[in-house]
Amino acid sequence: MAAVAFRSAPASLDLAAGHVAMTVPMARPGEPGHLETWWSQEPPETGSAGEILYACGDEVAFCAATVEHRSVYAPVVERRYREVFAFLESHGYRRLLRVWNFIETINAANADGLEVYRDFCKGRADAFSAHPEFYRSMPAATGIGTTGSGISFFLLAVKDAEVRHIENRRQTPAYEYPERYGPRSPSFARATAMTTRPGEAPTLFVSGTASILGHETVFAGDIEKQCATTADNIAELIADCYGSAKGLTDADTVKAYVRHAHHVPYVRAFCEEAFGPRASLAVFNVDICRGDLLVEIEAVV
Ligand code: 3EB
Repeated sequence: MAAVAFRSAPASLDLAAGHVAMTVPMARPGEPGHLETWWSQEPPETGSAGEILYACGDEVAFCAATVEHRSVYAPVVERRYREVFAFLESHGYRRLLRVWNFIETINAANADGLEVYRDFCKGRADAFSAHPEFYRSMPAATGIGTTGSGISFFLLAVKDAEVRHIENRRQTPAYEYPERYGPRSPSFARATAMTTRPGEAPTLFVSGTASILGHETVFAGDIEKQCATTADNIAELIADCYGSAKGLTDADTVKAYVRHAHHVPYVRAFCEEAFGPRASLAVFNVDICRGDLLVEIEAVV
């Protein structure tokens, strides 16, 4: 369905042979990139709808959009998200599965003095409000900085697969964060478990997860403790889904986002140790949606 290149290049979005080809600026010049591919069981139908591109299999859809640099993002983010939601609804993809959002200068102020992440959250939340089916069923997501300009996002949605969104007992649901974190709360669940056939084991998509307990950042300035708390938060979600049958070392893929380049070696070593040799690991040196967060980690288990 899709090939997403996280690398040192401007954002781009194109239709290629049988898939959507996307570049997300997530590396500095000279840094190695990371290629992610998403596959449907059958060759997907690809196309565009308004400003968005899609690749649709019988069961699962991939949709993507990019927005060039703006001084204020909420209106255009709302429009793009609404286009995606309208497309999914009209094609029978009833449930969102997983969303990734890549946001330029995520901690900077926009033209109105609002932090770009909060500006983005407002547009996304306004789109969710306009689509009650999706509003009632917010999926796992990542909202993270990039090394380029503009905003890119892509998502997976499904028709009939069973989808269960999971919150973390250790954390306030993000969509219930108090107003001091922005005019509209972030629209995502802590994890989403998908089961394709009844009786089959689920796949767990863990959201970007950080050193947050309740709604407060904990261990500001301490990379080691932020990593440990983040891993504990992820372990809690795995336990909710799998009980004691699976743990951190059962992750298939892990992506870590690290604010400071000098913390990259520590975070890489931490993830190798915590998640073990089974997981494929990608580490990105980008900003994170709260100024006091040093690291954020996501996984598929
Ligand atoms: C947090 O827990 C950290 O806005 O889509 C993590 C995952 C975070 C997703 C998003 C933000 C998002 O609030 C930030």
